[in-house]
This record gives sequence, C-alpha cells and structure tokens, in this order.
Amino acid sequence: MSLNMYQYLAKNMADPESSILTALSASPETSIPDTWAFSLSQNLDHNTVVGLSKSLEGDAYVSLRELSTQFYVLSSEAEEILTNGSQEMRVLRALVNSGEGGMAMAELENVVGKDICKIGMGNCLKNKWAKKEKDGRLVAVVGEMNDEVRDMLGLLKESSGDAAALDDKALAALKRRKLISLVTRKSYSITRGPAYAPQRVKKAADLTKEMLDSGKWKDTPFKPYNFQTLGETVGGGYLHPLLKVRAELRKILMEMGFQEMPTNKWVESSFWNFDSLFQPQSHPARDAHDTFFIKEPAQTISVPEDYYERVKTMHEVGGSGSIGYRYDFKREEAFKNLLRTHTTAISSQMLYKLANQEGGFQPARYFSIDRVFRNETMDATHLCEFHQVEGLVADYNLSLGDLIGTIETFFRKIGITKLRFKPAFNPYTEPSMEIFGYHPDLKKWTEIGNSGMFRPEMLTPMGLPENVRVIAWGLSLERPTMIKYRIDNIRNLFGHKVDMGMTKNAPVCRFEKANEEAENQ
Ligand code: FB9
Repeated sequence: MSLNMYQYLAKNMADPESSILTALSASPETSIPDTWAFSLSQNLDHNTVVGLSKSLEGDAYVSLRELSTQFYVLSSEAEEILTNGSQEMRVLRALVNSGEGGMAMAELENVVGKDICKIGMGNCLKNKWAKKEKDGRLVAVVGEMNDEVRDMLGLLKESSGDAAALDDKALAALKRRKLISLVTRKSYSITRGPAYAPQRVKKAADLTKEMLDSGKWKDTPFKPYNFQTLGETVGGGYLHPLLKVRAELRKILMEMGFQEMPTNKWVESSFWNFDSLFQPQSHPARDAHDTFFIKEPAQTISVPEDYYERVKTMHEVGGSGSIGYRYDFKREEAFKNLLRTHTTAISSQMLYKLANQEGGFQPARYFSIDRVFRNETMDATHLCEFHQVEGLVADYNLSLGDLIGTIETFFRKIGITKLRFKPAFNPYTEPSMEIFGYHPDLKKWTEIGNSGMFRPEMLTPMGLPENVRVIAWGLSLERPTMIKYRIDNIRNLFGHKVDMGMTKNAPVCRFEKANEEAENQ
C-alpha cells in the first residue's frame, strides 16, 4: 500500500469530516449517493457521518437530500433457522430418522426440544409432512423435503433485506411467523454546498481583542450570528403555591376596596394580641400550651398608657354597657411578648390608629394575609404556624347582614357560592359565626372560616365613635391552597419536606369567579 494511500486512509480514518469533503473533491458534480453505503465503505459509524453531514450543511459546505430505505431484518429465531434449519424441517428429520413407528410427542420433544417441537410439529401437520396416529404417535409421511423457509430467509439476508428478493406470499408467510420485520433507515445523499471546500475552515465564534489588534479579523470567516437562538433558559425562582394563592386573594380583596395591613412583625405583645381584643388574661389560649411566648425579650417596651388604662378598666369592671370580667388585670401579663397567634393583633392596632388619627375616625376596609403561630399538636392539616387571611370593615351602623354580604362577595370570588353560617364564639366578637361553604370540586360542605362583629368592649376603649361597628372574618391560606393544588397533607405544602418540583410545576392560581352554572348546582 503506497505511502500517500496510507496517509490518505490514516487522515480519513482519523477524521471522517474530511473523508466526506474529500469524497466530493473530485468534481463539482461529485456526490455521495448514500451516506449508509459511504459509511460502510469508509468503515465509519453511520450516525457520525450523518451528524457531521448535517453540521457541514449548517455551514453550507454540503447539501443533503434525505433518503429513506425500507428493508427487512431477520429476527433472532430466523437467524437460528438459517443456522439449524426451520423447526418443521428438524422435526421431519427426527421423525424420518425414527423410522416407520414414528415417535411419541414426549420423545420428539426430547430430540428437538420443546419449542422446536411445538412449532415444527404444527407446521409438519399443516404441510402434511407428518400425521398423528390414533395412539398419538407422530409419523412422517414424506421423506426429505426442501427447507423453503430457510432458503427464503437466506435469500432475504443475502439481499440485505431487500423485499424484491422474495414474492409477497413468501414475505407474508415469514412476517406471519414473525421471522422478519420491515425497518426504515434514514440516510442522505450528499452534494457540494455553496460554501464547499475540501477542508472546513473553523469559523470564529467571537471577535477577540487579539483579532482587532492584529487586524486578523479582516480575513477571518466568522460564524453567522443566529439571532433566532433562544439562549440558555435562565433559571429563576418560583412562587410557592401559598404565595400564588396569596397573590390571588390580595387581588380579590383589593378589588373589593380593602387595603393591606402591615404584618411584617411576628412578635407581638400580649396587650395587642389578646388584651386589646378583650380576651381575658385567664383565657386558655393565653397559656404556653397554645401560645409561643418569647423568652428574650420577655416583656414589650411600651403600650399607649391612656389606652392601656381604658383596656384594663374594661377587663376589670367593664363599661358602656358591659360588666367586664371582674378580675385583676396584670400589667406584667399584658406586657408578655409572644409570636402572634392571629393577625387580628394587627387589626386591633390598625383600629386603634383609625380611632386616634388626625381628623378622627374614617370608615376603612383592611385585610391581612400573613403567618400566625399556635402551639398546636401537628397533624395532616395543622402545623404550629399557618397563614391567616383576615378582612375587616369599620364603618357606621354596620350590621350582621353587612358581614354576611361581605363574606358572600369574598367567597363568591374564590368560587364558593353556597355558604352556611353557624353561630360560634370568639372572645373578641359577638355575634360570631363559623362559615361553611359547599366546595364545587370537593362536592361537600367544608368549614371555610370564622367571623364576627368586634365587641364594643374592644372598640370603645380605642376611642372609636359610639355607632361605629367593625365586622371581620378570617380563614387560612393553607386550606384553599391545599384544595386548589390537590395537596392532602400540609407537610407536602409547607415545611422542609416540600419537594421543590411541586413548587416549580405548580400552575398559576386562578379562582374562577363563581359562574352561573356553579350557581345552579
Ligand atoms: O381556612 C379555613 N378553611 C378553608 C378556607 C378556604 C377553603 O377553600 C377555598 C375555596 C378554596 C377551604 C377551607 N378554616 C379556617 C377552616 C378550617 O380549616 C379550620 O379547621 C382551621 N382554621 C384555622 C385555625 O385553626 C386553628 C382555618 C384557620 C382560621 C380559623 C379562623 C380564623 C382564621 C383562620 C379567623 C378569624 C376571625 C374571626 C372573627 C374576626 C376576625 C377573624
């Protein structure tokens, strides 16, 4: 083998790309008719050749025309027949060798094997090469036969699966026996492209300072800028489902004319969290079983002293028609710091400000959505912290009807139209009502919140005008989110066990306003 033939081969074996370009170098008309035959001839992997051809086409060095070739491939059983003959031939040979008496099935199975026997015997009987005696023995009725099946498979293999090698009947028979299957191979014919050259010049992807300094940029071929490429997907954060529902509820409450209360302070004084709400200092919710008290700083710094006195008085002896709780109100207890147990602690402060603002009281609608903490036993739907959603309206002469109407409007906007109100008790509202809603998806009545009218014992000490009433309601953020995102265990929604995939793929939260049809359910 001459040196340049060796060098030629070494170079091409080394780099299939130039073997393709070289194959087209003879003349502009020269083409590579079929990449499949070309890779066989060059002993190259066809996929590599196709991959390279496509990238050369990308740089216009070549043009490709797709070819699709259909041909039959032999199954492993067919390959086995090619080696050892068809099952029926092997059975016939065994029966012929066994002489006149033929063989019992078990014997035959021993000789040719269970599967061969089963298929072979079936075909022998079908081809009337053998017969079954009354006593079940199998006897050959013909001598040596031609193993057509093997021959047909041989022909097909020689023609590397070309269907033209056999007639349709033969092909159908082989297909019926699942000995062959038709496959389609995609390949390409290659011709020179507009930028053809026997060697690909690597196009520069970046204009570098060196090129500019050296002026080399003038004769450097550059990769065309592909302004269509999308670029790398920039990762980003995902809103936790809770925050998606919060955003939706915010939008709904602002649509209803409510403004958000500042809830960014989780530590509250017992005074604002309990006392200002006329919740007695002996109330069970105020002991460490239900509330997280702060060890350091244990006591709050200050409260509005004049207001403090009025609250103390209301607790101890009442006033404006209330008899109060008739106990000694302890400053130390009121000053205890805690993790707020409800965002109602913010409502009390906002109402106090409303009562004592410049220009006096103005009607207002406030809402809050933020974390609250309760030292509760945890279960599938309760953690020791959850997000409370609260709404309140402070205005003159508001009635229970206003409260029910407001609650109905709110829940209608989150898809719940059927409500029931059950009398309940809260230390700071009278009357109070638990809210139940018929959930269209769950097809059942669910407790969806609580509500009430703040007690005068809470409002009067704040200095709110006599006939101002404050209606309020509350629910959690977790429950609607769990229902919306079909999450049955709160640990899969909130906490260290949450799988980030869930947050990533959680759809946008959209509460379909209750449409008519939901109405008439
Ligand atoms: O959220 C609750 N339920 C709920 C809400 C919405 C929902 O689905 C939406 C349509 C898609 C489904 C369920 N609840 C309140 C009811 C129950 O889950 C209850 O078992 C648990 N409650 C929490 C307190 O648990 C100790 C939910 C939380 C709750 C309860 C009461 C208030 C706030 C949150 C309140 C109040 C209030 C009352 C008067 C004045 C001001 C505030």
